[in-house]
Amino acid sequence: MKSFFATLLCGTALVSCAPTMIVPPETTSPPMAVTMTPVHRAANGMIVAHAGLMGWGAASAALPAGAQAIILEGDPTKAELFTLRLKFPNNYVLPPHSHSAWEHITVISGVLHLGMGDQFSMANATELRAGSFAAMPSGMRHFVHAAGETVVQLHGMGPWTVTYVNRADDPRNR
Ligand SMILES: [Cu+2]
Repeated sequence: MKSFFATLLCGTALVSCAPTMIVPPETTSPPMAVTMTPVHRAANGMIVAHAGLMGWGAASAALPAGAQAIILEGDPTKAELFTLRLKFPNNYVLPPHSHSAWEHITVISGVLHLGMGDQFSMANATELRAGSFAAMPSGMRHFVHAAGETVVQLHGMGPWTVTYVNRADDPRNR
């Protein structure tokens, strides 16, 4: 006769319950396919993007030349949630600017210097290493500098625009 405790523990890793164990039938279905596309969007809306397989493209014309981008989710120009990544080359500078909506920035790799205000100044910038995060309200003026190739992830609610403090800094005006 089973003891009270053996009955309680039956089915846990602590007690073997061989007579009642359910052995799953051998599966004949193939293993789950690995998605090899850069960003896979399923019909039900699910998105899967594998690190190392994302295809980089040219960043928005609103950013100084040299940045690359990939949009993971949504459309930043529309009123919807978006997630994108930007890759900056070493010493890339994004002059003082602000956005039309909150900016949420996560550093994926590299080092990003982020400063607040109308004037670019490394002395007034904080160093954000991989894994760091910052968020800034719409209209807040800020600037960034990349030390080494740096990848950041931005997410937020669109429509999302960039407005430079100095018009001359806007590559769209050139
Ligand atoms: Cu910004």
